[in-house]
Amino acid sequence: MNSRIELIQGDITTLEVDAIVNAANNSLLGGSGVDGAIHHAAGPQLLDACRKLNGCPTGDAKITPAFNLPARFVIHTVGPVWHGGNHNEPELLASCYRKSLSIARDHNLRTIAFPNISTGVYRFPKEQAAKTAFREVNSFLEENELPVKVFFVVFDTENLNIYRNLLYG
Ligand code: AR6
Repeated sequence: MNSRIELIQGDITTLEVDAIVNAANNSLLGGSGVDGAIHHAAGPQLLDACRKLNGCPTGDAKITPAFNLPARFVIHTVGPVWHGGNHNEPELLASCYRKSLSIARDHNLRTIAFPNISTGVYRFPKEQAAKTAFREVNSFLEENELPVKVFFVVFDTENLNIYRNLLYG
């Protein structure tokens, strides 16, 4: 197992890391799930900052300060909605991880925490999403010194078991 990868179960909004990643939508103006939790915990300044970004294409990512969160930054990425798998969903999800990590590196960030992008409201199959996340994070870490540490934050038990198997299984 890569010692720069760690698994955490819980609420991503509580983490004191350099950046947490938000599973947002194209508007970047908030929503339910982890997006709602992040906006709630960060406070209304986050929405003001997001308004200035003019949205975000699927598979891309943008950064803001984290305001009232214990993290320093929020990297907002937009995962694909699952439409059966033949609409470029796997590549778009991979791109979310790569773009988020590139932004973290370019801001000299040492620690970053990812939720399980697209596996909630957007219905991406969890096992496949986890394998994609792993592959992309591993290959990015091989080629880059920053970020030093990547946390996968699982919220539901199904994802916990999937990630446990991939990491330690
Ligand atoms: N901390 C960590 N993970 C969480 C948290 C939390 N506080 N809350 C939920 N999760 P979802 P998506 C997990 O639906 O599928 C929003 O409305 C959750 O268990 O938040 O990418 C956006 O605005 C799941 O594993 O994001 C978009 O419209 C994972 O986060 C849309 O949902 C992602 O679930 C994005 O859908």
